[in-house]
Amino acid sequence: MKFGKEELLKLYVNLVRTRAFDRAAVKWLATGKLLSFYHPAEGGEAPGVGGTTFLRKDDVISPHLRGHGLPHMIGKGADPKYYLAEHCGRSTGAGNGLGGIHAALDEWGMYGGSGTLGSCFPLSAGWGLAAKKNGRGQVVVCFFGDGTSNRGTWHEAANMAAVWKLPIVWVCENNGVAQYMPIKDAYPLEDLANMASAYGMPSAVVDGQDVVAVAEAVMAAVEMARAGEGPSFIECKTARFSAHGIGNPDKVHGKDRTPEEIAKLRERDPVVLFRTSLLEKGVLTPADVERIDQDAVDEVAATEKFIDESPFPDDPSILDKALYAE
Ligand SMILES: Cc1ncc(C[n+]2csc(CCOP(=O)(O)OP(=O)(O)O)c2C)c(N)n1
Repeated sequence: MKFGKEELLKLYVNLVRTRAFDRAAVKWLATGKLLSFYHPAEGGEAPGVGGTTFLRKDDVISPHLRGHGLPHMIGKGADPKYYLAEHCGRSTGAGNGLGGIHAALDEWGMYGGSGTLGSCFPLSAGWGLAAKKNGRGQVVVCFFGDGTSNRGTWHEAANMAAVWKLPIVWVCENNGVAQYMPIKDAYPLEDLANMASAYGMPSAVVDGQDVVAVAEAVMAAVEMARAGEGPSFIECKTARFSAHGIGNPDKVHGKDRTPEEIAKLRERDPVVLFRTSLLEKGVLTPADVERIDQDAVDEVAATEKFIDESPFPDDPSILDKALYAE
């Protein structure tokens, strides 16, 4: 897939919106509006945005935990307000305020997940099998972190997907560290993409801070999957600028990450890199940059208002509907 001006702008707008919503989520957690916890996406937004912006609405996505799916749902085109209202426990949320961070947006091919990392692999294999059987050309894109790739479920699902030629693209968001463990202590080779060859899957390693590189690689794999050629693996080398989760220490192997380390990571901020490149190419003007930033600020403000005006669920009978099928 070749990207013209319209596609590049779409990617940029989605990246900026993701950054704005992710920062809002961090703020809302601090003020108690957002419930439970939050794992910021800042620094690692490009795999989720690049890997979803050009998918079909009926394609299935299994978002990575970072940003709790915001980069992925924004890329796919879903309005994040229903998901965020859910995360804030409001009855207008995607799960009537009962699902919290595990909100599903079924209209957008997001069928929910689990707090158990690695459950995304067999679920994606199942969605892939359903897609293959229904013959509508749907593709499943499963996003996961480097730490998550250590689950045994990955190997079971990868093998099944390869043997049955399921239409799945595995997208690893490799930010180099799981909660506190560097990936180099958990996998013997430089690239996790090496795991794909064990199952005969094509793979690519891309700069995960370059949203265009991610989109090109994922869409090439999506086209192959749609054509019946089976699964592929894309590894995006990315970063996280914050601690693992809000309130967690920013440690790797018991040692604090230093301000210098973080500053080095921030030199490759995916939003800044893409903005600079688009300004240089004349795809964006400084006035466009300002307008797109302001639009994102306005959208976040409108979402916050929607959440603030939404009641908490107060009728216990909704639990019956949530638990039992009629
Ligand atoms: C099976 C399981 N083990 C541990 C956890 C706790 N946990 C949540 S996120 C996380 C780190 C995941 O690392 P990675 O997949 O690399 O994603 P990243 O946080 O780096 O984006 C851990 C250990 C969990 N939710 N599920």
